[in-house]
This record gives sequence, C-alpha cells and structure tokens, in this order.
Amino acid sequence: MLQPSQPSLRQEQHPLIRQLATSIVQLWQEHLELELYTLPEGLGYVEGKLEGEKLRIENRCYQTREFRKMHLELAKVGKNLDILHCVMFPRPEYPLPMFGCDIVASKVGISAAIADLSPTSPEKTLSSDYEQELKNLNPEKFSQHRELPPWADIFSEYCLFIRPNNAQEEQDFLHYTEDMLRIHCRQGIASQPVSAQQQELYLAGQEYYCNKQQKNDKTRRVLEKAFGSEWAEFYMNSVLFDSPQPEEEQISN
Ligand code: 18B
Repeated sequence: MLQPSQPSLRQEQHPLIRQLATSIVQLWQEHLELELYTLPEGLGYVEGKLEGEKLRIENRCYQTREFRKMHLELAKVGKNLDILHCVMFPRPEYPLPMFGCDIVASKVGISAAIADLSPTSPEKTLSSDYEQELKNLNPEKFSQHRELPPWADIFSEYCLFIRPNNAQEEQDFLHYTEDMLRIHCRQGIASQPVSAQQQELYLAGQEYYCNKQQKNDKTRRVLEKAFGSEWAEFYMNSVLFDSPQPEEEQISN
C-alpha cells in the first residue's frame, strides 16, 4: 500500500535531487514489496526557524521483508540549500550492507554528492556477491573527488564522493547511484536470514555506522540552526541514524 502523495518539496529542489529522488522510489517500487514505515509522530513534514532561514524537511519511509527502514528525506534551507538524504537499514536478520547517499546543492551548484554501500559485517567487508557486481560498475571519471572526513571510515572502496563540475558529471553520478541501488535491491531479495549469533554482529555493524554518521557536524549544524541542539540530537538519533531496538524494548509501559 503506497501513499498517493506527490511531495511538494520535490518540485522546488535542484534538478539532480529531483531526478535521484524519483529514481530511488521507482527502483524501490520495481524491486521490493513496500509497506509504509511510520516515523515518530509529527516527523513526516517538519518546519523550523530559529536564526536565519527557514528549514523544511519532507520524509518518506518504507519497510520490506529485508529492510527495517528505507528512508528518503528532502530538505530545503531558505531558497539556497537543497539536500537529499537516503539510507536503507537492513533488518538485522539479513547480512546486508547499508545503502546511503547524500546530495547537497546550493545556487552555485552541487558541493557534495556521495553514494555508498557500506559494510556491516564484523570484518567490515562486502560479501563476494556484492564485490563481483560492484567491480563491474566502473564509475566514469570525475574531475573533483572530495576527501572524506575523519569519522567516515564506514564507507567501502566503492564509495563515490564528488563535487560534480557539469551536467554530464551530475548524470554520471546519478547513474552510478542507480546502479548501486539496483544491485542492492536484487541482493536484498535474494538474501537469507543468518543465525542469532551472526545477527548480533551485523546489528553491531549497523550501530557502528550510525554512531559514525552522527559525528557529521555539517548535518548537525544545519539542524541546530533551525531547531536547536536538543532537537537536532533527537532527530539524528531517532530519524536519521537510529539503531534498531529489539521488539520487546520498544514497548515500555
Ligand atoms: N551534509 N545532510 O543528510 N550524509 O546523511 N554528507 C554535508 O559541501 C545534511 C548522510 C556526507 O566534508 C554537508 O561540505 C543534512 C549520508 C559526507 O566534513 C551538509 C541532512 C551520507 C559529507 C550536509 C543530510 C552522508 C556530507 C556539507 C539531513 C553518506 C562531507 C556539504 C537532511 C552515505 C562531510 C559540503 C565533511 C556533507 C547536510 C555523507 C550541509 C542537514 C546518508 C561524507
């Protein structure tokens, strides 16, 4: 069951963000059996303004047999800054990596475009099935690769982190990210649950990923400016990079 929604924010976003957001939802719909995932109350659409410009956030969230949470977020800061954020969190029963991507665009163009399938295994490696497919992708040449910050040891060797320099490079980034996501959806539906002991290790891998992502001060700063530091902390912990809780622990009182 899908919402017959057409988010309003999408129409106002940088064209590459619009294209990637459309592709992500299309690939999800094409390959996976989607069910809606309910975010904490009031967090589907959020507006904030403390100092400076208004921040608007629009969330879409699904779940499937193998993915606990598939989160696509579009954000707009004033008229100037557009952001796409997407993370797919596997259910811990499935030994799958995390798909993640982020695009940050301003009036003068895209400053950051990143996409990865990040390992969650204890060895922090991708399975040979993934490796084989990803090796064949051969990303196009980009004129400006960006250096990852110190917290970012979570990403794989297939991570693409660039500042696209022209329309062709934007399209090349789009295609690489779509190819990665297609591989991930196919691997996801073919994957089988692992033992309880293994599950704990993969869960720890996801928690490591989330802890590291929470150290991204650039994300935090944008949220803090509009909503304050307490809200930013809550949002990063419970919406952007939450760890899955065992069922029993979710129900309290
Ligand atoms: N992120 N990004 O998602 N971030 O969420 N993002 C920035 O040109 C937001 C993810 C990543 O160089 C920047 O420097 C906000 C995921 C990396 O220190 C801004 C939201 C990934 C960097 C934002 C959001 C990811 C980065 C600065 C919530 C990867 C570089 C732009 C909607 C899978 C960090 C610039 C650095 C940068 C903001 C990566 C403003 C608000 C899923 C590595």
